[in-house]
Amino acid sequence: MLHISSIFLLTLSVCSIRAEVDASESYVSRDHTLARPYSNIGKLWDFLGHTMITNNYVRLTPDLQSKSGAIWNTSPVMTKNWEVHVTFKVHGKGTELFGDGFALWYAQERMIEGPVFGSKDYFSGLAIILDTYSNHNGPHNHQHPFLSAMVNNGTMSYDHDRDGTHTQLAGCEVRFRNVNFDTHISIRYENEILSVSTDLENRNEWKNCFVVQNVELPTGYYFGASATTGDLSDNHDILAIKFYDLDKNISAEEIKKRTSIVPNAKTFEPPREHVDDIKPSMSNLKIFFILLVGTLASIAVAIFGYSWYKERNARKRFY
Ligand SMILES: [Ca+2]
Repeated sequence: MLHISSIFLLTLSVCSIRAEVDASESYVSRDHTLARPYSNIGKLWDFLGHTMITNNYVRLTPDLQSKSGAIWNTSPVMTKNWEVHVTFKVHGKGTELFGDGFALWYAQERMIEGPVFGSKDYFSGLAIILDTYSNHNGPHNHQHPFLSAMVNNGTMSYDHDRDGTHTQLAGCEVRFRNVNFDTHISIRYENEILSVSTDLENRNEWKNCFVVQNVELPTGYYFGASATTGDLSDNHDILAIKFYDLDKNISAEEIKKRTSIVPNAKTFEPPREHVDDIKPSMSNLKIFFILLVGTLASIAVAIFGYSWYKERNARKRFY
């Protein structure tokens, strides 16, 4: 009996985890929040590309080839410490092949289309990437979909061919496609610690994906979300974005001073060696012809040798 009650207590305490910040609604900042029926789109949020807005979801891309879309907050984040919860849904007809995924942004520049999941490459800021398609041909360290973080000062390119593994801070495997409940991600940035958690199993509790220390992000950047499809596709839907202001006793002066920080992270994941995919040096057809020529040459040498030997022996008999 004691055992059951302790399990119950444990379950209660675990279940309360995801609601922890939600309980303190006073910390929610309306300026950076997106909620049904999305009446603040056009005021606090802009959209571009193929983004479609309904009363129930913001669809960044439909489940069709070669689409991309984005939404961007119009209000810069003047908060040092924050937590943002994004409710999303990725779904489509594909069972084996689907893509490409979506990205959540805290970036200096907004509303610029580009190759990184529908947004600008060489960005300045933070990208949280939910990559559903494995572009990498060789062996990966992980399965897809994969969630990763990249901090950029505007000088680095996101390498799609390697699924960004050379520039990622950290990452974890995730499964969120084609489920019949809402899926959530939490990005917490507090005291220069970046923590990302997910709730992808309808359990109302956060599961840690990674925690990275010594991440410097400025104030004054913008939140956004973007997605893209190529040969493969999916519906990439954003259902809600909720922003929590975690600042305590931080002066307006400090908030202003932090606008000049250049985004940086002290520790990156040790990059895998950047080698090109190994191309087969010889095609099978080539190998076949070489073997064929070799065999024919050997047969010819054998026939020639045999007839020479026969001829010499024949001559011997005459003399
Ligand atoms: Ca990819």
